[in-house]
Amino acid sequence: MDEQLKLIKEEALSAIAAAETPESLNDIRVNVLGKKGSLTALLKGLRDVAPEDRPAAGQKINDVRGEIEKALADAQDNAQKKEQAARLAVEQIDVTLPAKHHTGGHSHPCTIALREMERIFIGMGYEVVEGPEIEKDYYNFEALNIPANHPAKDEQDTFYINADMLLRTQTSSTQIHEMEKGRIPIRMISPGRVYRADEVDATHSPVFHQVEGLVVDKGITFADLKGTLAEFSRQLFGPETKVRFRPHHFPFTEPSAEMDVSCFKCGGKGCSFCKGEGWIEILGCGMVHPHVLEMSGIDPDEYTGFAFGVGLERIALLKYGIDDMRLIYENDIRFLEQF
Ligand code: 2NM
Repeated sequence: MDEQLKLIKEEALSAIAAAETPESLNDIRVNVLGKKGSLTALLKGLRDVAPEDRPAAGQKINDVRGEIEKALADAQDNAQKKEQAARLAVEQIDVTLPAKHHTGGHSHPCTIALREMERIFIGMGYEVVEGPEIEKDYYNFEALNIPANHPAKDEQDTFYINADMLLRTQTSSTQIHEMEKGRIPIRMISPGRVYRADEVDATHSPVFHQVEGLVVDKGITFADLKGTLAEFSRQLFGPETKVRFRPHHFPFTEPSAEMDVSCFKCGGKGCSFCKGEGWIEILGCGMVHPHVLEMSGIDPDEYTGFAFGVGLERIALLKYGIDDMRLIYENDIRFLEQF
């Protein structure tokens, strides 16, 4: 038995010394000290030893067990320390490195201008209504009193999808849909993307944004149009802002006008911003043509209305003193950061 015990001890201690991981140490523990382990088997063999020799033999086995347990515990400790040291070496962080910057985003200048216009008109009781960008020829042209031979209908100016469908050239089509619903009074603005076959330059883009407004009710007059747009201009450009209306022509309004605001840089005296004019052109407007009302199912003898259309980019350029519309679409972060 002494021979066997010596062998088990030597084998166990050399296996422990060679073990590199906590898992292999645990395997040794099971193989030697476990229920079916070699040392446990030796302990069970004690019943074949003469009773008077058993205590001494048992003591020897337990001493070896103690030695092996201590060696296992030390090795386990070592293996854990090694593993931790290896992980610390790999997972080192340099706390002196500069932090990554998280720059907060913000709204695009066009979005800021649109929100501002929406706020003003919602404050006057208007609804904001969006409509489809792909339209029937009827809603984009015919219902707006734009005749078949009108230059705007030329393929040079309008993106046609087929003979009957096109990309809307103004958001007025949304207002035709609203008039057809027949719920009067109407007080609405319709912001959105519009398309025209233009070359890109400082003031043109084939895709741009419009905000059109429409009011239809009994007894609406040109005075309502002037009062509303004057109030809108004061809220958008400052309380001192004056407005003037110049006669114009649109197929869908009669009479029609273009509206200027007094230059908000010089107050109307004339400066480089308004090119010495004192006035800045802002929008087109007019009383909705009786034929337009009629085509949408509204009786022009009972109801009248006014409408207007503003270019969103133009408002953003003016408000922020930007001199080239291309800057608005390029989305260069050095430009956008300034708003
Ligand atoms: C403008 C100028 C003048 C306009 C007309 C209509 C509708 F649907 F009522 F006929 N909506 N928008 C209008 C009128 C648009 O843009 C320069």
